[in-house]
Amino acid sequence: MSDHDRSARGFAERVPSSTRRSLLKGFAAAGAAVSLSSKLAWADGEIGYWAKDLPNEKLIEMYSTILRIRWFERTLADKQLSDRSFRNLIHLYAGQEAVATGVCAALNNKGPFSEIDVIYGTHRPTGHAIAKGVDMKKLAAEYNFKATGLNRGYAGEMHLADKSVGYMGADGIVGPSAVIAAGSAFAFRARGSKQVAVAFGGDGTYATPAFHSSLNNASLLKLPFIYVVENNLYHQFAHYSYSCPMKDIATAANTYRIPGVVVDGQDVTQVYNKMKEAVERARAGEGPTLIEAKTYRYYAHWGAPGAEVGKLGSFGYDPQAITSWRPERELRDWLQRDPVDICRNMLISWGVIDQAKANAIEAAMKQEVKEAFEWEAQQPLCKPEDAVKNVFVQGSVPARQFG
Ligand SMILES: Cc1ncc(C[n+]2csc(CCOP(=O)(O)OP(=O)(O)O)c2C)c(N)n1
Repeated sequence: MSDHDRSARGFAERVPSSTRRSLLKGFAAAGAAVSLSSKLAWADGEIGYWAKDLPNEKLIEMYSTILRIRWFERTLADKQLSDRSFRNLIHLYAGQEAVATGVCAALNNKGPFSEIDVIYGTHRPTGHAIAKGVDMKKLAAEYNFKATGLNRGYAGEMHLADKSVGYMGADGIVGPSAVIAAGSAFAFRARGSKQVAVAFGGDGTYATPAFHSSLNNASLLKLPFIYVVENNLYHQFAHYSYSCPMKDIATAANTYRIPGVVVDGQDVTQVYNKMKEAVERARAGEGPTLIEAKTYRYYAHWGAPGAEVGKLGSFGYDPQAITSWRPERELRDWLQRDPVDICRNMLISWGVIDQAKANAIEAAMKQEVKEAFEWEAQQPLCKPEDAVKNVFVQGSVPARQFG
């Protein structure tokens, strides 16, 4: 550990994080003494600040979540390629795991619905759902339209929801869920709760009215709302420069006079740090934040064309299919910055785990995923005649407040 790290860690251990944050803010504003300047740089710089303060168990949980998502999806991809009994359409999230994980790690995910934070997902739901705490067995069963699935087989992939953990749903329509998320934030504000609402959206949502109206209103009303743009460079097969005139989508925050933050979406500690700042701001009544995570999707927009069964790393590289919309070298470049590797290497360098422990965590996560799909395979399919159950209500329905 360097002197710089040692003194920073000592400071971190002696002073509670809330006090530390206001101290640092105060020093920054006052043009603080030179001896503190390295800590100020550290707070905003490349090395994790909030994440570095976390207990080992929490950091290990973050690494485990990234691996859960990776292996759950690896299994989904294999099933889609080779298992005719698996029925679903899939939009794979692989490559982006650190974004959902870092975001959700900074939220309250356990407790009564009136206290937990909520997230609104997208058509690419697996990472968001697992990171928020959705049970993988029920998720696997839902993806295969099983009667015992998360939503009894009604949702499939793009209409998943699990209120018990504050996962308010995937959405097959690009954009509008941000407005619903801002509505949740409005409800939290009206009730005086400390909850926060998060909207996830791809770079494709920049060009939708919902992106702008949710941020505009959240700014005007100082709502506890955080918009996380996962900029994976493409919407379907079009580069985001086709629909956004700015390199950094976060720049849009200037229009709405709120903080706009760009973060390395491949590094879970960076995502966590920025998210933590945004959550504190939202809970303190200071209003919304726009976070843009620069990231990359390994597979094609939909499904796993060109991938090979059982081969991790064959992310659909198929010269015929791929070069028409993204360069092969770009994919290979991003594979060098894989979120699994970055997280593992970071935890090893911080002394949180060693290589043997990393291997053991990976084996445990693969086992969890294996058991989830084994359970799913035993579950009954939902019946066609059930399709209209739980959809219509007979008789009158009393007005009531939800949640
Ligand atoms: C309103 C609407 N328009 C078009 C589509 C078709 N569509 C599905 S996904 C998608 C691209 C979304 O891109 P982005 O938001 O960047 O997310 P990504 O797929 O990259 O995760 C489009 C255009 C849709 N589902 N909804």
